[in-house]
Amino acid sequence: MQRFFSPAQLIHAPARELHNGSFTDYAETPARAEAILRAIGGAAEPADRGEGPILAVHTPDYVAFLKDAARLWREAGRPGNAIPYAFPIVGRRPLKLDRIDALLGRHGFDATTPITPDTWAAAYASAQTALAATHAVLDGQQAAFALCRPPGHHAGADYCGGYCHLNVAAIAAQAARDAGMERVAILDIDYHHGNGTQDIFWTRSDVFYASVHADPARDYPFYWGHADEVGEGEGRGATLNLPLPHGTTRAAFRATQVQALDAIAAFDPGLLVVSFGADTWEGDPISRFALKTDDYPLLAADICDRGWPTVIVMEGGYAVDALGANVAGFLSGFDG
Ligand code: Q9C
Ligand code: ZN
Repeated sequence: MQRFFSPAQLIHAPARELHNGSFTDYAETPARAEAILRAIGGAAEPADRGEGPILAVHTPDYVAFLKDAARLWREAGRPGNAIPYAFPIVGRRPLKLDRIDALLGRHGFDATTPITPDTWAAAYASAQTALAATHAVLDGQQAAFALCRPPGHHAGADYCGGYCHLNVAAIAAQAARDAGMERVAILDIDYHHGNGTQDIFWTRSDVFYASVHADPARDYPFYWGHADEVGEGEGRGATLNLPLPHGTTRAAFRATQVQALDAIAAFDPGLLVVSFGADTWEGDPISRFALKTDDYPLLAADICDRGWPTVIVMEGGYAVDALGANVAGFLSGFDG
């Protein structure tokens, strides 16, 4: 399987994140990508397809914010990485404010996603990696892997959060649509619900979004991913949320993924994007499922067996020492 990664993705390295009331080391480290890269034996550099495919998903205001935030933070005399602390709660007016703290709250939904002077360049490279894998599949490969990092599925059209800045799965799906693919499905099997991806395609019937994730009544991102969220308008029925309890092991996860795959089969996509997170692993430091390393090839084979041309984009997974084996194992399920 072709694999893509750009070294520029490594330069985003925030120092600390606000986690359960304390500042802790940032979990979404460059070492994650390095561990995966070692385990899969390297990857090809993506071509540069420019900002067009990013702006097909994200708003110009938001892209400008990602480029400017670290500079504005520094100009305001602030130490460290840019982090929001005040948010325009639902119902507040859409004011055009330019103070950095107002911008951070406007374009971010949590305080766990710091922006550094290198964030834009790394996120841009991560998006190019997703696009390279997408075009490999559009050009005839049965499957391709984008070693994306920073990840993407918590980022919406105009907001960041959950370590995500550009929604790489959405950018991949939209690029496939724009290349003429009529129906594209996204299967999200990261531990966390992909709220950004859901929001981006919420009212659309051409991109089906199915997610298997920790019940948001108990886990981040809390406000999205409940089973009664099914999309709206033309998108009604094109969103499927399958929350699972803490402690979930292979049998329940696999059966739930089959439910998602059956729904995707009814939608009959020409291309599948898999948002793959290895934070479903039993030893993940911030998650509470209990999948084993041996489970990943099996879960991947269930996806592979459906026969859809498939773009796999990397999302979460924070147990760095196990990450390489878990990701390589997942990819091996497509080789069977
Ligand atoms: N106290 C991804 O896996 N932090 N993002 C939760 C819980 C945010 C995870 C803090 C977790 C985001 C791509
Ligand atoms: Zn996750």
